[in-house]
Amino acid sequence: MIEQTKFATQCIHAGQKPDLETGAIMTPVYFTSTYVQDGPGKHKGYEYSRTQNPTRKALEENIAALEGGQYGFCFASGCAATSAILMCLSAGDHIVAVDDLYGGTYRLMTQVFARLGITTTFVDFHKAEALDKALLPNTKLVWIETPTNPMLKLIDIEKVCALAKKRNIAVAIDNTFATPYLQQPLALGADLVVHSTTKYMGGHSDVIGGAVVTNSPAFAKQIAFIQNAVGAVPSPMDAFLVLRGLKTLHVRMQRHVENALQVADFLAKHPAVERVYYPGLSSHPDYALCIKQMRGPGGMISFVIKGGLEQAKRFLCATTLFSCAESLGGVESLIEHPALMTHAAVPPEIRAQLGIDDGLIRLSVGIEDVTDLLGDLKTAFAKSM
Ligand code: P1T
Repeated sequence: MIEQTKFATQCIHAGQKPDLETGAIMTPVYFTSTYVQDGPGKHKGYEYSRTQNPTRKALEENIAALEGGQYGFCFASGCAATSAILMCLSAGDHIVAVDDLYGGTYRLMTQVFARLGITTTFVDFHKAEALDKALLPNTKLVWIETPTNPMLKLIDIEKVCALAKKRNIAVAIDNTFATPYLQQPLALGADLVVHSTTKYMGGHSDVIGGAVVTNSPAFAKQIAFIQNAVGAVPSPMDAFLVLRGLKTLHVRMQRHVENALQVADFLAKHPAVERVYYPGLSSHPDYALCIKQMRGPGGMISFVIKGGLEQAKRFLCATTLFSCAESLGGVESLIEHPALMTHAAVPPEIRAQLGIDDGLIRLSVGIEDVTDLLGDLKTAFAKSM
């Protein structure tokens, strides 16, 4: 884990230098599709903006530094970043993925890459023997989200990486929920880290983006090739917005955690709540792993409200500060219903197996005043019962 002060300094400075010509302290937004060359093939490192762009480069260097990686690549969305990793595979290859993961990632694996001959087995990583059994001779990639979306289970990154390494299988971690402030998978043995920068990295719900970071020169070469060949790159403005968001990542994450701890505690004691899923509660089955692996439990909480679907719907309409919307990780608090919204792409029988039941509600706890957030939830319980 990088020292806290070092991380904070990197958030603000990594990959960014004052503009050579003007001294502008902020990285300019290079709105340009192409770059004038001194003669054919005589360029300054930039030829065409699908391939390289200085604003994107500053962002890529910043995110790589925060993850403790050598190589960073940015994409037009988290799904595009996920796809870039999956495109490193070939027909006949096999993936073992955590069973509880973002619905869009599940959709990519089961409805896009499966069609191209890349199959995925979804496994509960808490069952060691199930994981061992799922690894096949053609398994090329292990895909993990931790904390998982939406059930907030944790997976022991170090343990899984050690197991995969023995069999020469690469491990990719979706670090969107944790961010590098709370967890650094490369240091724990992961080969690839993926982000939806739309979330905590951007932090202000004003941009869609994604990133991949690695220390492997071989993966870096493949991802760079795919980034350029496929072209799912962020615009310079999008790169700038994420870069600006990252300057306060460490401060925002501290407040997200502080607020979420109080909200989780409040929910755990509320009589209208059946169960709370938050790795920062000592009752959470992965609490010890949270202490070992993460600097803090993050800002995401899921809980089951008593009364099923109808009560859940009423509650989602009763909050005012918590806005009913997909996504997460912005400064403002959001509330959503995974079965009807973010995880509608996961078949109902699989949702039932995972515990994504009709009463499950997910909160992205923002950085507003926590007494206002608790007040909003209290009022919503009273109004919706
Ligand atoms: O939306 P996009 O930037 O393409 O990111 C996809 C993605 C990848 N990984 C994780 C863990 C995610 O949560 C997401 C997007 N998730 C939501 C929109 C959501 O509300 O859960």
